[in-house]
Amino acid sequence: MTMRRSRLHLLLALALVVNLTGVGTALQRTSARRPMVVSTAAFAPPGQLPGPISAVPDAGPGSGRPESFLPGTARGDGTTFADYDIDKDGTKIFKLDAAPYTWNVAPGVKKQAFAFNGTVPGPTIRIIEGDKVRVVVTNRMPVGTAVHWHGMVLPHKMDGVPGVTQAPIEPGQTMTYEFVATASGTHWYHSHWDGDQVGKGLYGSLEVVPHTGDRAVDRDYRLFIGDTNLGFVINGRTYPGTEPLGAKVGEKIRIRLTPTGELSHPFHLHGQPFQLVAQDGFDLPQPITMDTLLISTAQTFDIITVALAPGRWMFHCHIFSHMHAPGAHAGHKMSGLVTTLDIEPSPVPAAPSLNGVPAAPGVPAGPVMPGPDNPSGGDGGAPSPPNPAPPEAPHH
Ligand SMILES: [Cu+2]
Repeated sequence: MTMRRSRLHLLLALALVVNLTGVGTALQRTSARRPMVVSTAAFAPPGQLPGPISAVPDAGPGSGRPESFLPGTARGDGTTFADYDIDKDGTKIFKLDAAPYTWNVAPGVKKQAFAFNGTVPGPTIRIIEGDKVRVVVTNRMPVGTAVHWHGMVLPHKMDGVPGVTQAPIEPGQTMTYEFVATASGTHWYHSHWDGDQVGKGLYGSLEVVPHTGDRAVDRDYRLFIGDTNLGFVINGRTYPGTEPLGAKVGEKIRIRLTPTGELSHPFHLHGQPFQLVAQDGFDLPQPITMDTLLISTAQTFDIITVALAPGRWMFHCHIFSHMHAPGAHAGHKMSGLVTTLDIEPSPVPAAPSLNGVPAAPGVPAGPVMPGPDNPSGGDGGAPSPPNPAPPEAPHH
């Protein structure tokens, strides 16, 4: 963690002072919690889809929801962590069941989806560098499939490309993938059958935590961007159905962005700059501070921001046709690639002191401590102290 943050922190401190002198923003959004699963499609045509959103698993025929369904832990961003078993030799065993579903991209807006374990995105496979990993993939769809472990360094026959590295996983069949997690960072897994399967939701996060520990952050979110079969979706949802990202003032927030579709999207965060720290799982030699990041198909990006001031701050694709409802009379109504960073007030400081100069009055200084997403031990990692830069030379 060699982020050079001093100048950023100065900026943040100044911005925070300005914000704190204003009227505190009361968070009033009472967003409906995101139901895990809508209902099964069971190959039904769109005109015969089941009724209202339900969090209750549908065990009906063709549901693709066997007893092995593992809901995992909700992450507050619309994703869940995959559960797993551990074999006698320490191998972590994950199960992914691909099946058709009817999926609500927004309240009352249903789409035909393919999903791993009933969720779009599929469960997040989070492992430690050096782990032996086994993923048992079962195909409960009416067409063949295969799963590619995007960004992994692994044996050729485990690469998941039908017709090149393996025979297709036919409907009803199961295939077991095994590899050792050597490529650390943010990656993803997805169907390598065709774009239709990916577009309908057959993907998920594949995160290999460095054996030295993960970045110390208070929040760790992941956003999968789709722009084909399901429409413009973030984690399978279109605004206002997207899940707001919660945070408190002063917290350090990591967001992993993975565009899965066919377009590029300039993602813009309101209210505070962020730093791009990694791409495709590889740390940048120098973080880049920005407020808009262009992301494109199949890449992964890790950005980190510090929550500056209370309020609902937009985080969205800046291409208007990707973020606004269609129609001449839609006005400012938004739809598509939009979510929000909902920041609550907190006594935790937003910015540490800079070169021994404390932050502005009313902004107590101190390092950002690891939060619940990064407990100490395991993949925790120690909080990184401020990294003061040498004073700038005077200009002449
Ligand atoms: Cu876009």
